[in-house]
Amino acid sequence: MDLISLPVSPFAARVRIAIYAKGLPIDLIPPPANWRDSSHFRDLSPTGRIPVLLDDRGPIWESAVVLEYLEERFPDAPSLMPIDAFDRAMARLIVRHVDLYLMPPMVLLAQPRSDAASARRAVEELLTGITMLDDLVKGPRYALCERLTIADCALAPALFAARVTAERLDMDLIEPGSIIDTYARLSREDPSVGRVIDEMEQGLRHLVQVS
Ligand SMILES: N[C@@H](CCC(=O)N[C@@H](CS)C(=O)NCC(=O)O)C(=O)O
Repeated sequence: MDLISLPVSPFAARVRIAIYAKGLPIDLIPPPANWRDSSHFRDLSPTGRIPVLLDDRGPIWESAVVLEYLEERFPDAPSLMPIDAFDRAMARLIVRHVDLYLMPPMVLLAQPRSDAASARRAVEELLTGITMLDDLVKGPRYALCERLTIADCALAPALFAARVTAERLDMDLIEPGSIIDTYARLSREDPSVGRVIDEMEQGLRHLVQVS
């Protein structure tokens, strides 16, 4: 089984955290050259996006779906779902929150051609999305309980991306000293989260060097 992944993609990063934490026999491979225009890549990823899990039975895309698939496909590996039903709902809620309220404004802000009004709206949306996390995240090191869950897989890379966005915009997006600020720092102490955030940092440095 392979995962088509790129180091800096927060969506691919969440799946890599799960792969490392579960110790799964999944190889990480880059997308083909010119993947954005590659019809071969489109056959594997109809949305043209990364990550894609290449399962023996066919490709699976959408990182949130892949996270849950790995949970069910490898039942003997350490689980990344809380045991309690309410906490399971909270874990899925945090993944959805990241996908609906954090990543879209960050994607817009990463586009060089976004106009000033759209960028202002995206910053407001992102600030609201981050502030709402105060009521969802227990912290300090893990989002929901005393161990890694799919919530951390999604949230820690997204908060890393938020820090990068904040540095680029030269503004605070995460209130210093807040629950989320503490979580963003301490979540890296988990070995799988720390490893993936390091990969994201290295990937970013590489992108800066080649650009
Ligand atoms: N909802 C998708 C989003 C995936 C996504 O947007 N990935 C980005 C990379 S971070 C991508 O492939 N963008 C297309 C591009 O850069 O052309 C998922 O969760 O897998």
